[in-house]
Amino acid sequence: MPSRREFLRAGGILAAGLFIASRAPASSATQSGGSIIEIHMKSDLMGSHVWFDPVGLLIKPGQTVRWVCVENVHTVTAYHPSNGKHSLRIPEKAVPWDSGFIKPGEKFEHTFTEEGVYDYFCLPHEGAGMVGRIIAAKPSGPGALPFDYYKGKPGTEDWLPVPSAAQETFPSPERIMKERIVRIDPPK
Ligand SMILES: [Cu+2]
Repeated sequence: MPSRREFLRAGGILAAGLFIASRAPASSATQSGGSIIEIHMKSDLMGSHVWFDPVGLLIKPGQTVRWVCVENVHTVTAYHPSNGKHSLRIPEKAVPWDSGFIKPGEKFEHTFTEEGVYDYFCLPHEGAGMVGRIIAAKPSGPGALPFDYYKGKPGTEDWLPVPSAAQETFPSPERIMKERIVRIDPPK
């Protein structure tokens, strides 16, 4: 196993959690252009608590985020009507993504090119509140609007509402802009 330092040098990988652990300014995780930031997909043994770690992240346009499945089976799926009629909560010009199922040890990457808020969910665990929010540079776009912003607009009648547990999980755009990395406390 290479040391973490060698790993960083080789791949330019930033593990967001380590920046929190070391209490280094979170901005250092967002100031390195093309580097990859990791989000871990976690679960307790029973699968009753499931979450993205970190749940909120501020990045720069052009950055790539890598999700790594640690426990349980998850997806990383953008809030977009093309993903099972979920409501649009990524920038209008952004390309929606859906990772499909990711097992422990597997990874998925996505590069964020447009500025704005990107909300995403885990398909099997959305109702349990397993969602995450990434902001590329600015807290703009549909993801910055209230969860029911589209109500009454033609063509959105069949969009699925964001479940209440998911709504409660999203850190506010203001908090992500301020803290840059937002984490959920693991279950006690
Ligand atoms: Cu999940």
